[in-house]
Amino acid sequence: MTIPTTIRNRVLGAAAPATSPRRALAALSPVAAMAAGCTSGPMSALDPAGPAAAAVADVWWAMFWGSAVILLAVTALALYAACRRPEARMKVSPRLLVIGGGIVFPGTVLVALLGYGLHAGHAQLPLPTTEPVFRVDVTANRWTWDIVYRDAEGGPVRSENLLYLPVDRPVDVYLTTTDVIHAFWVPRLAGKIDAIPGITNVLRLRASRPGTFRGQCAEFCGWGHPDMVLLVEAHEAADLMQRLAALPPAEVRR
Ligand SMILES: [Cu+2]
Repeated sequence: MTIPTTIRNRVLGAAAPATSPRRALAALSPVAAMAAGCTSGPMSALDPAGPAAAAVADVWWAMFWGSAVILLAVTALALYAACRRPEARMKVSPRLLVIGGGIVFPGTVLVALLGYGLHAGHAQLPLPTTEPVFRVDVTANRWTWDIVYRDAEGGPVRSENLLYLPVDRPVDVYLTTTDVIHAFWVPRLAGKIDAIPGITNVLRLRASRPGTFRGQCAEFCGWGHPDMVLLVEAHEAADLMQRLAALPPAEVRR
């Protein structure tokens, strides 16, 4: 049977013009742009600005490269099985396939991931430390973030939807909510933690350098959820004191 030339060209590319390096690069540019978009930007978890976020990014990259290697290996085995003549294929016992490929291999991968994930989770915990910890009380309510700095010089002060932090110092975020469940998430500084009514959760984060970072409520909480944005500014100590001094006083309720 003769395959029509147009279909043959489309499938096999037999009569396609030779691809120049420039064309190949042009074809790859959307992929490169997508990759660049994922690893930078105000909310990229792959562009960490502190150790807690770096631990999360490490887990992501380990999963990415690990799954890429597994995908390549499985694809190579599938091609081997499809392309070799049946009588020339390597003989593997079904028992070895089930135990090795169905239990030992996925079990090893999952245990390694669990260990790596626990290590990353550990980096977000408010563990005892000899460093002075900066405390902020964050209360989520539809659809704002109410922030109290109880340790500010001259007494507690408050801000709304704007969180000031010191650079290179541990910060404990004491998080709760007055209405429904929300989630506090500043991807470049730490992982995500839920704000639950009646409960105070604590997240440890640290900004390694001055800058402005964007956070977002990450738990659907009603029609105003997409606008429940939080800006985080990390400042050197002297700058931070100036900013806090300009804030209105607050009542400490918890
Ligand atoms: Cu929300």
